[in-house]
Amino acid sequence: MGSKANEDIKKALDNNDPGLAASITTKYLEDTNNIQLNIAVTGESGSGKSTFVNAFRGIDNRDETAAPTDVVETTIESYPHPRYPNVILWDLPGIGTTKFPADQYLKRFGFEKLDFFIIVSAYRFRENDAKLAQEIKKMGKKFYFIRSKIDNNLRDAERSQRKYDEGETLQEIRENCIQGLEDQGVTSPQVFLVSHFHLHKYDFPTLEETIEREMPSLKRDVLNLDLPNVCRSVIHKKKEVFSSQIKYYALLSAFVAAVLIPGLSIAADAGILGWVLKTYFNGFGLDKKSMEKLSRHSTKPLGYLRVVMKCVFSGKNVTKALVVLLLRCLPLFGMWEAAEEGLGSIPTLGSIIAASLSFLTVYTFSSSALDSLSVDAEHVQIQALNIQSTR
Ligand SMILES: Nc1nc2c(ncn2[C@@H]2O[C@H](COP(=O)(O)OP(=O)(O)OP(=O)(O)O)[C@@H](O)[C@H]2O)c(=O)[nH]1
Ligand SMILES: [Mg+2]
Repeated sequence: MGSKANEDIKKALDNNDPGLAASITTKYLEDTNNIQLNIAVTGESGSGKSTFVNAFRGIDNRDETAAPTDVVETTIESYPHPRYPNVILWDLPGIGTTKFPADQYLKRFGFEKLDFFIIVSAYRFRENDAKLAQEIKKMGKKFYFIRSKIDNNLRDAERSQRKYDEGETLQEIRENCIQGLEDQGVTSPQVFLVSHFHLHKYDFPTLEETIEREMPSLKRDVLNLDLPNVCRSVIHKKKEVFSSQIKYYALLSAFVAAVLIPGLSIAADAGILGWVLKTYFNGFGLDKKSMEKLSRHSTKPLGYLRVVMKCVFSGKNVTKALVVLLLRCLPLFGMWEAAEEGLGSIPTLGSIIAASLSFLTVYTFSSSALDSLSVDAEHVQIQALNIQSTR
């Protein structure tokens, strides 16, 4: 499904139609309500996985539809979320109860169909927790880390510490888990301290809120829309084609400079460059019409899309006068003007120098405009499709 979405969007961008790409993306994302999200609950045996599944579904361990607790489960069972029927919780057997090491353990349960993970750990951060985190990270998937049985930890601390402080004890447990996960290369791990017997306390309410808040983005991950890369690769391909044409524009301007009377080649080059710029604008969908269409389809105001455009030409009407103005900023311009004025009286040498300078000017100007417009195009598309750039 993900690759079909990526393909459709790529085709629209290839056809110079970022507006269509935006409406396809919106449609796919609207359909996320129908996407099934498979959440795997994993961790060591006895850590409280089945109890968590029950708590998350809002039922007691004693309920007859509850996931069985206090039994060593060796099979994987699934339970639909009562409010979100497309969210399925998979209660995995404890990692310690199977003969499989962590890497084979997840493969064994068909991790490809599992979209998101919840690691449940009790008492303290253990080696198996680290291995699970590592394996999930390797698959490119995300997880929350639940440190269960917090009530037991607090009770033990209260009994053994002379200056017991609940807040401090919770902070120490949290830091220990975060450190353990960061040591595995997990950046900004999401850790929740939970007691399944005091659900209103500690982090259980935050955990519920977080899952609800992040559900759309989790579903988006299931869609596997790789939009930043799709945009980047289409723009890169176009840029390569434009780049290969620059030398011809530069040669054209050199010929014009060689045969024209001095003073006229600046105007001729401005004409060539104006035309080059329009080609880039249209090619990258940065012209007025394309931008308006993109804004309509992505429901993002035009100003919101323009704000990421940094190229000096972006959002401007490209006229000859504007190009001449910008040509004047090029370091080559002074030389060029001097050559046009001073060498007009030495016909052959004058022509050669004027031609070389014209070639260089058009080449430099086109290359730098192509660089900055391709970056703008990427930013605008990413902004319109409302996607996170990984760059
Ligand atoms: N005190 C306390 N006990 C808990 C908590 N969560 C689970 N338990 C208890 O821990 C025991 C094991 O819980 P389960 O939910 O069966 O653990 P599990 O991870 O599913 O175990 P396996 O399926 O065998 O791997 C049960 O007696 C639960 O009542 C908690 O937050 N606090
Ligand atoms: Mg269980």
